[in-house]
Amino acid sequence: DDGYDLWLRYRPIEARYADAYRTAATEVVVQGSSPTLLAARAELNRGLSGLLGAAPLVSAAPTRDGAVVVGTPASSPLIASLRLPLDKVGPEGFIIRSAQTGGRRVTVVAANSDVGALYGAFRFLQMIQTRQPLERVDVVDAPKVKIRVLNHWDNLDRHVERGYSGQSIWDWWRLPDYKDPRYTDYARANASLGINGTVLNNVNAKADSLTEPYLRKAAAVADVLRPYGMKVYLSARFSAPIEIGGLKTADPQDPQVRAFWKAKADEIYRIIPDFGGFLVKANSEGQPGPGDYKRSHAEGANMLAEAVAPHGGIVMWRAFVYSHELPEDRIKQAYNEFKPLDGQFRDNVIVQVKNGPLDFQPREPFSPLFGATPKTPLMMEFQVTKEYLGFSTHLVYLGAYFEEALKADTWQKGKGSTVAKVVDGRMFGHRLTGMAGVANIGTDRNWAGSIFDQANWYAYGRLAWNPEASSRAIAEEWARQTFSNDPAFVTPVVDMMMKSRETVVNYMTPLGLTHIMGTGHHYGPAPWVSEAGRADWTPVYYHRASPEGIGFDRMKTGSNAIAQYAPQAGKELAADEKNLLWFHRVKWDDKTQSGRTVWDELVVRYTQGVQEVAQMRRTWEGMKPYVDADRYEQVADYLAIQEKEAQWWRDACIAYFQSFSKRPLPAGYAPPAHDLEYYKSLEFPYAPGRG
Ligand code: BDP
Repeated sequence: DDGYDLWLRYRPIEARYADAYRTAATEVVVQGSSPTLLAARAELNRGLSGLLGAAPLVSAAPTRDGAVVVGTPASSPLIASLRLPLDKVGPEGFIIRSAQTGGRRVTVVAANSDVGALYGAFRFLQMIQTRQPLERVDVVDAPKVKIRVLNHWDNLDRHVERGYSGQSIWDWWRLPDYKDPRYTDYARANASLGINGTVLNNVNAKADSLTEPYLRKAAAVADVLRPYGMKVYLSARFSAPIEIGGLKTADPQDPQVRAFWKAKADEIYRIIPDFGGFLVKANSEGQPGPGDYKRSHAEGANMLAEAVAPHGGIVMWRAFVYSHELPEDRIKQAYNEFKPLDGQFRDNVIVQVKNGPLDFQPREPFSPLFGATPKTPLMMEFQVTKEYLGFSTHLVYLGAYFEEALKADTWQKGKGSTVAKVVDGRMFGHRLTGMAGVANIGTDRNWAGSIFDQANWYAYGRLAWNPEASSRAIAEEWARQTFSNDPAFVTPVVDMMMKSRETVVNYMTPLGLTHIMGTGHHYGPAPWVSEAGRADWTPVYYHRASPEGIGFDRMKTGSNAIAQYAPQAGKELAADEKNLLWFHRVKWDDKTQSGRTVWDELVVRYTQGVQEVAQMRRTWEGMKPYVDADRYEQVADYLAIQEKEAQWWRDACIAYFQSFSKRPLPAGYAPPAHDLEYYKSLEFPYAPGRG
């Protein structure tokens, strides 16, 4: 089994349960014939055939007990007659309910829209895949967030920036004439989670994506995704008016520039009538932007927003910015630039903010922008591809990471002002809401680079649907569908997934350390790097280790980044030892909560990280009876890589920090296998996924 089927495996269910499910799903009745409803019917067919061992009957109306009736009040007179409380589920939600009709027991999958019905069909199959009873079903569910998009950092030459699972699935060369069947499977997988959009090209964008030939290619992708409720978006290069418009400037106040974007938007909507809108990375890491013309981010965003507004499009404008000049503290910049712009954005602009103020590190406190812009909707940007968490060979379940960020309390409107409430719009009553996940998808047969990385795509999608969902429940859902429903498998594997995030923090960046990975490729440890083009790209800028101590003072005595948070949130963040070296500069002999010194505690945590990976390997060995050989072996081999690399991280970091602390390791802790020079000498010029 190569993992291609993801969590939509639909393998035959155990004989002891099969009869009950066969009685509950005898017949598929999809009333309506739109492409979306046909997709729902096809999925139910495929799913029930696989799960129950034989294709279900397909009928126009229920002819027996156990019929599964799918549709909307508009498409199905039967569903209309049931008068379900569909007003509760909005345009994309659904109701799955056991009902009686014409003297027959049926299960109804109803929604206000065809896409809602498709989502419901997927949920119905998920219920069988996770062995939930179908006798008395009453599920009422709807997404809490409007824009649920993947961001592909895919280049037109198919190289994926920070991609660790092969090339881009978008075969721009063969599009639009050849539509790889994989696009349909991609759409199915996303629809099964409720992901309703995708940005096809890298935020480090080329203007070529906006030329007619590439728009035609994007339109072909849009055609495949449309029945599954997914819209296509594009990253827009801010200087496109110069590069493909023949203009001398991209100044947002220039009438010709504005006319260019207006005409471009009109053209796009002629080619892709339901185009979602633009994603923009501006004035960040060398990308062009309004700042090049001394205009604000709001002026830049509003120009594009005006162009797409007549067509119902939106602009997702990224807050991941930092200026050319070296600031006193890089992490303060997004807030400093965007907070003053609150209230200046058009209402079809949403500002896209990374979870933390730096850059997707293994652990960061939440970005202080969340909750700080009452007049500007913010969308969450998570990174699903594991650029800073061991690429695709380390098993790290990001659900736990995402949940930590979403549950964080901003205190901006008193206790309980969580990031999730900012994201779902409740905090300030915003209607435009969103969440983006930087995709980990590529041409690997298993899509994500490893089987367990599929769980990260899954968790992202489920949390975009409901930012308050439990990451443990999501992990369990995923594990049951992907591997086995046997509790002897589910419990230990879910436990392992849930711990895996803290484990990677332990062996990479314990106690609030950050950004100490290899320069450029971001593979492996390199805390010693002090030259990298600019100071805030170097690890030494962040950890500041010296013979006296370690850590970045972001309190009042230092950069005062802490003041960007609401006072109570700042207090809590600064007191949390998980963020110790993020917010504080400490002496090597200062005491931590365990009673150990900072130095000893670092060694203990690094060592613990390695031990935990060893434990993960043992757990997985015990799972052999529940998993097919192919997937078992790949996970086992990757865990061996992870253990080796965790040891490398530990040893290299301890060797390096010891050159400042000058203290011995605590008793019983083995010294690094090699000296510091050895670790410094390791180079990986061809690590995958570079920018
Ligand atoms: C950084 C990545 C870089 C991306 C950038 C971004 O290293 O490749 O272009 O984020 O989010 O983490 O724009």
